Amino acid sequence: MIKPNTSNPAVIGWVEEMAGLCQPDRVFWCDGSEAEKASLLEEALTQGILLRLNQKKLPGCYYHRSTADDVARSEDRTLICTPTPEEAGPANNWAAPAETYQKLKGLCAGGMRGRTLYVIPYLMGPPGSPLAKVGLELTDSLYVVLSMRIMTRMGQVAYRELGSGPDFNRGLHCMLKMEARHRYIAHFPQDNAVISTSSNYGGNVLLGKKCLALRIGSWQANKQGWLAEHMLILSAESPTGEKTFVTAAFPSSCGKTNFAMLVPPPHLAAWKIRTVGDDIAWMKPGADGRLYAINPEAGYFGVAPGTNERTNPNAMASIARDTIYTNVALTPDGDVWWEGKTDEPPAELTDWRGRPWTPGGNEPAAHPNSRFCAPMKNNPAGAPEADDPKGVPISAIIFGGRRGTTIPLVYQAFNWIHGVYIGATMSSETTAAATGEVGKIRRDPMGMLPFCGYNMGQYFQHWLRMRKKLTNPPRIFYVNWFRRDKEGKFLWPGFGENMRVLKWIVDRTHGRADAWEAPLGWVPGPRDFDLDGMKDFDAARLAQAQEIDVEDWRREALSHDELFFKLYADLPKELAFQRELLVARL
Ligand code: SAT
Ligand code: MN
Repeated sequence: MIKPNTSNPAVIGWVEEMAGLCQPDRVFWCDGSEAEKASLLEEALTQGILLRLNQKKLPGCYYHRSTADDVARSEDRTLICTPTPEEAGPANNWAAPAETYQKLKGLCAGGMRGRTLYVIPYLMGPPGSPLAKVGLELTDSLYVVLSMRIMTRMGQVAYRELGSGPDFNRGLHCMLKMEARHRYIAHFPQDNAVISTSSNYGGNVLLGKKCLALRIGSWQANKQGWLAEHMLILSAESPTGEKTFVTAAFPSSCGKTNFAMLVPPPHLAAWKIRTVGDDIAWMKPGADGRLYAINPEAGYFGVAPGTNERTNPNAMASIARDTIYTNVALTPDGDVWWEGKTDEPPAELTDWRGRPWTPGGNEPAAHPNSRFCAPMKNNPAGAPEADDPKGVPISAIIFGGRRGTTIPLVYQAFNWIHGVYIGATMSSETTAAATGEVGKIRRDPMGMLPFCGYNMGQYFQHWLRMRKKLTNPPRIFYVNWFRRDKEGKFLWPGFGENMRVLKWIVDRTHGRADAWEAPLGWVPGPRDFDLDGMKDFDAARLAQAQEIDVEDWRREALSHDELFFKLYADLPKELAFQRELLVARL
């Protein structure tokens, strides 16, 4: 064991205990330095874990290919191990803590023989933030080490924030033989601990992200009076220089990264959108009664397919250097490609599985959930506030999902309780970000279905309770970029044009835009919504995108009931009451 680079006794004790269990040949204490990065990269190249990409085109960029069955989050293998099943609730896979520890420690025993155990100290959030948290991840994956360097503030900064105490997340990741039957992502919120086995996929193994920042984070937030949410955070600067901060919760692979990096269309070019975060928000009431948010992460783990100069130029700039790509396709000259990067695919590629690929076949060249992992500081539209320990005051919270029918482009909740209801009944078609069927409608409350670390009914209760701590709460909205017309064409052009929706939302929070009362909430009237300079989109098209079909909504309200039935034991009665009101208004 190389000498530890911290004197924290709790850290040293725990690493010794885990090294005793996993029996690696070597323990490597990461310090986060540039020299360390260079030597670990060399090691990853030598071992074939990473490939070096064309350094002229993509300086500092590397490529990783995963095993074919390990390409997305495994929700059915994700466990919440609270003392009682009621604490985990009916929307989680519960497992008993003692038995699960025993089983997983059994799997990990001797599991790192012949390998190196890397000790990764990391900080989630800006140094000095009251919301920031320290984690320690022990892993035998160099891919994880190099990705955690990008996604978190990794290295000595974490030990400095931790000081001499024991308050850090204990994350153990063992690759083992990567067999699906031994794949577990087990959370022990009461111990602030996670064990992940037999996977090397981001959401399963970058333990600061979904595991600590959302599942364990939400459990702690419930106890401590704050919110850990699956939300982007953006800053919208108006032509007069006024900055409004907005969060938005969409399920995985529904455009959070694109919305967080939005480039306004020419007509609204005087607005500046900047990214505070693209995936996770930790939010706490401030002394002034507003809700303050930080982005706990330091990088973007985004979906590659569909990303291009038109859909997201800021993402393209972010991933032009110092990025790790996973499961995209390769060009003969060491560049990367994915579906939607260019209109025409290159004539020949190596696909994400390493096989020769030419256009015209049925299989995509890049995996639909192929990813980039890029440092936040690469983003030309990065908000300086992302490093502010105080966080940013949130004026609007947007919920939304991917729905081809029924759900209008935008509406505003009547009040906080109604807003919690529209968040709680959020729904979306499933995507490739999780294993399982794609395109099936499922209820995904607040985009947190796979990430809430405790009972969903109590989570709703917690949301309702937060209102009492906020004298100036964010206004709540719902959006759906994905509605289609009868011919199956998207009604709304999306991407940069989403600025028009955002502008209405921002103006509403400042009391500047009008709205009409509709059964679902407040909606923009034709004069409140800026359509100037839009091609192929007019007031009639807007009316179609905003249509509320009463028959469709009767069915929708019935399926809200299905969710509520499942959560019945802990469902706040306020939400059942909101459903009654909705049905009455319809
Ligand atoms: O879970 S990941 O972080 O890999 C991406 C997502 O599903 O949101
Ligand atoms: Mn996500």
